[in-house]
Amino acid sequence: MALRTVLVCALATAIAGESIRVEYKLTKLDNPGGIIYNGKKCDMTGKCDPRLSGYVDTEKALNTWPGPKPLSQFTKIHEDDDVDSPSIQKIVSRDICVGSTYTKANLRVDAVDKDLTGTDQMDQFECMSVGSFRDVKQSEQSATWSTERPCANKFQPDKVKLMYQFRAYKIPERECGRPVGSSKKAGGGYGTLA
Ligand SMILES: [Ca+2]
Ligand SMILES: [Ca+2]
Repeated sequence: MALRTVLVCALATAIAGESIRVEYKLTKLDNPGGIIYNGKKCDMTGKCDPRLSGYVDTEKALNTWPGPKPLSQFTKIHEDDDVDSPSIQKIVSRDICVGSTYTKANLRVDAVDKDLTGTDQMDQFECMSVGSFRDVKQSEQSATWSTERPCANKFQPDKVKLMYQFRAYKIPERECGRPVGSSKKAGGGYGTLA
């Protein structure tokens, strides 16, 4: 028991001295029924108009929705018109710089259907980091993506799914500090979408 405690402390210290990047690749929103939070159709005619916004929470990852940021500070991630199940293929990342501690991450995503006449809640997603802080890879080159899996969601977990992959790796300290919530097209250059 004592040895285990010492070991965990040593590992946590090692991680605290590194800069780490966590990345989520959002692959697709799967909503074949074209529904909002209460099971009703997004629209009477046509398909959903999904709008996704969110942020990667590494401070209070296990806290209840929406975590430490209010909804008004969520960053735009994806917008689509007249499509129930859009392909997303975007990476949302966050850097944890030297001095901050990384244990878990939670990409929190708010999804709505947006119309001229108003906005309907679609669902609220929480996408947890995969593996523990011990699984942080040495570099981007050695950081393979996790298998694809669904985020947890509040309203329609059986009918609406947001799919993602995750990875975490060490970065040089000088590269740390990319804006929180910055995202990019998978395979493309970084840029803040908001
Ligand atoms: Ca609607
Ligand atoms: Ca709509």
